[in-house]
Amino acid sequence: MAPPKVDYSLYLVTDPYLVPNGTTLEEQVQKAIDGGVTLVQLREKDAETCDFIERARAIHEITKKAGIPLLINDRVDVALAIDAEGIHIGQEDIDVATARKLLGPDKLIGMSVSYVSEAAKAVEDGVDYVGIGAIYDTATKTPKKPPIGINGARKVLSYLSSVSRYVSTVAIGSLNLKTVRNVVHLSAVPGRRLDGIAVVSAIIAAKDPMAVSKELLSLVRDPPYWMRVIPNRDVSSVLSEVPTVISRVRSETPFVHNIINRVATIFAANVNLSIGSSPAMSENVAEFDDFAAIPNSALLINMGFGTEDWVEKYLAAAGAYAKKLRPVVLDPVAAGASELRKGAVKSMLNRSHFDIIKGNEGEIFSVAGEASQMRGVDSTSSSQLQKKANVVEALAAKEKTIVVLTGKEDVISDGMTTFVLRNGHRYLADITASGCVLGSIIGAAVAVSLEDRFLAAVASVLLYTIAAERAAVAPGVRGPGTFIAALIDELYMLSNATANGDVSWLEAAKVE
Ligand code: 3NM
Ligand code: MG
Repeated sequence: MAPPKVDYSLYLVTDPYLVPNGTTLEEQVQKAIDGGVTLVQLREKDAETCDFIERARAIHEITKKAGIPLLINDRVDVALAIDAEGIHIGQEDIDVATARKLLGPDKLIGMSVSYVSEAAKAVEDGVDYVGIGAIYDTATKTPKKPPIGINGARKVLSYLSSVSRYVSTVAIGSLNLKTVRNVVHLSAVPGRRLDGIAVVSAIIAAKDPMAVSKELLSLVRDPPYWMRVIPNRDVSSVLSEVPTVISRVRSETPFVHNIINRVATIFAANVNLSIGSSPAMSENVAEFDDFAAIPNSALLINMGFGTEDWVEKYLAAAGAYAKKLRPVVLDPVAAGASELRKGAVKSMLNRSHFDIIKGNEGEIFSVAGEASQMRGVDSTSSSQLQKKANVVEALAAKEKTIVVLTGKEDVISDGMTTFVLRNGHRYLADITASGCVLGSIIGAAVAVSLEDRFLAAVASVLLYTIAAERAAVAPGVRGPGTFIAALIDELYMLSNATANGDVSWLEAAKVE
């Protein structure tokens, strides 16, 4: 069924206490509407009834002139008194049936929900829209329930996509210039996305509500680059583009900011240098913005060390790069190994977007919330490979990312196309940080191939695993130690050969 005509894109909810000094709520609402707000809810938690009605009349004059609906929070009597376009009610307010009886069939009724069970009840009761939240902790309202995160919104949207009546949705709870893009676009499920966002403080407390509203509206409406997935890909056309990516790394010298564990640092920096990229290792929040502003920058977050402040630090770094629309690679090292790590990864995915997520089977399965059968099961069996491909593809689609699962076979997916790559050498399993440094290569590749992140991942894995095959049989290589040096040499030579037009090494690629 087609969505109803109300435009929920940018839903302003008022709060009289957040209006800056020197202005009025009415003025703020007017400026917000001038900036593109599509719907207003008057929310007065402490006003006397006569003051509430008076204010509602004043605000209604403004919204009527703009041709947008005004909803009243909680109070059916106030809504009736001024003939507002509808009401918004919480879980503990008047029941929907009574409200509907009082308001009649044409008024809008919206309800706050946090879970699928509450959404199901609201749908059954006949609401027009649900406000899904709180997505994040907010200072504007004392929360009665823990924040539900992007994943919480996704669960409600999945449920609603299965319901025959179209019930509109907005998300609420700390939606602002920093959070809106991820909440709106990451929460989308097949066939269903948020119709809009509901905002209190980001607009009502703003010095320039018009500018903020304008920007919020474009964040809601314009999908970021990472929402685009290239359809109908085949192995040979992707392979034919691999040399371009590798050459561009050499010619454009992308800046790769590695936040990486101490075991991997020197190896990662050398690997970045060997393929022509420029590594930096920094964990100082004070320089994240400067680094993110470097053209051709990329960030690798390798969660190797579970220090106390890690998640906040990683999110600050990811936020700095996202603001500049620069790519972020996540390596969820040992993601399932402890409760600390499981919680950290969950929290990262609920609050940020990652362009590529790379890990081994245990790590990727843990990120995807799947039980891994890594131990005791032949991971090369075809059913196991199919299972891996399914998990990788579903995770990529859900998180709007490229997933790289490394192992004897590497599995790469953008959520639509999935490749299995079979190059590599067992020495990679005999040295430390071999997985970590692949993250650094992926960072360099995606920095020059933002428009095709799947290709960047395929190029990185092929370069690395074919270099490993060659290094293992290079003159003088007697075991893992000499292999490390030879691997850096081979990366250097293959990268240079590619830049000089010699791509014969790619004939060794085993991709399907
Ligand atoms: N309702 P801000 S959260 C009014 O979870 C309201 O139902 C919520 O304010 C809910 O945009 C909230 O300033 C306050 O974070 C949102
Ligand atoms: Mg209420």
